[in-house]
Amino acid sequence: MKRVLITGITGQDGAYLAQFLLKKGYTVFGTYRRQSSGNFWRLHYLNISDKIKLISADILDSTSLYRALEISNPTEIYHLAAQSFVAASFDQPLYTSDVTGLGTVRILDQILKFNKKIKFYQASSSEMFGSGKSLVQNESTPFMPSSPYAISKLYAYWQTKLYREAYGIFAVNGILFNHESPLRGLEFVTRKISNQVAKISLGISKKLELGNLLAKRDWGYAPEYVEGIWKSLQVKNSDDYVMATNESHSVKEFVEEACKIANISIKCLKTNKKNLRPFDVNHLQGDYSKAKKKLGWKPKTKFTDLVKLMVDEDIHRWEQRLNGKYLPWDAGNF
Ligand code: NAP
Ligand code: F7E
Repeated sequence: MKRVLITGITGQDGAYLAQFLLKKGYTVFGTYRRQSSGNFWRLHYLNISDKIKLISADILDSTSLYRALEISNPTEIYHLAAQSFVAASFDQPLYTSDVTGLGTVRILDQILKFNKKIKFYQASSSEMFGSGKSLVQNESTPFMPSSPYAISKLYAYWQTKLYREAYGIFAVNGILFNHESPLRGLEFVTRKISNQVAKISLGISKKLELGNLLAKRDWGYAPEYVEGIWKSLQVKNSDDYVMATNESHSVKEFVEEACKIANISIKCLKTNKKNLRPFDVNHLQGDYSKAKKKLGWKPKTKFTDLVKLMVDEDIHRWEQRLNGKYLPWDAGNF
């Protein structure tokens, strides 16, 4: 049976990827970092927490990463752990560089020492294109990172390429555009909207406060992206792949669609300067034709379906909560 190690298994993608790989018959090991309160709600939500072998490890601690390799002895590593929130990277630029940038080298270096044959996946980001001029971005588009997060991811991207070329490691960069789901963290804009709109529709809250409404993103559905992530390690040669939907929508459009679905007025939408970033990326839209051609991967869920499934799930959760039910879920904890 194939053994796999996922860093960041407690995050959105880690949880969906673990579920996907378990269905494929893999033995799944996942790293989590020690916190004062555990963060396993996504694994509980997917009902897979007892099927995964958890290893305590921090991306800042190389010794713990080597130990994770010894325990799991994997054939594939999916490196998903990161400080992944762009806004926080402006407040914590050094920490973000350390975890999101240097962290990738820490793992690649342990792979060199432990077993060069392990296949490695790096979760790179469309944020690396940042404020570049191209309206649609693919694997050849020049990078123009516009946040400490994007710069850290770009550093990790180049290191991944270097380990591939210099040491012959099977190392893949997935250039992932935004992908969302009901398991998305509450601070990201799509989930912030779906959760708040759900609460407003049930009379628990009155307003939705956001920042830059004009920013446009290419939003896909996370469970489909983890399949692409897996596919990119199953081909003969390691390469880099954009995963996206090739459609771009503004934050305002997301709110309008969400309000329509929940049957509430758009007047709940307010702006607050505290949600603005020192620098923002205005437009991202990804051309995924290489992934389609080489991996047979393509996205299925359309923008309106994505908004609907997120809003519907958050309404359902709040309804259950109002009925006194316990469920594994982040918002209910507040
Ligand atoms: P996420 O929900 O924020 O999950 C991040 C994971 O990293 C969590 O499990 C988190 O653990 C872990 N982590 C953070 N700092 C760590 C540390 N110092 N040591 C060990 N683990 C640490 O992110 P995601 O949306 O699943 O994204 C997965 C990866 O894809 C990330 O690298 C992200 O940057 C990248 N990416 C995501 C998107 C997207 O749209 N989702 C697009 C492009 C790239 P805790 O649970 O303890 O916080
Ligand atoms: O912001 C605007 C905000 O935080 C999207 C991460 O997964 O995808 C994600 O990064 C846009 C930005 O995601 C609010 O200014 C307006 O223009 O949901 P977000 P992100 O920055 O695109 C990339 C591909 C990653 O790699 C990252 O890891 O929405 N926006 N008002 C807001 N954003 C937030 N969070 N909150 C607001 O109130």
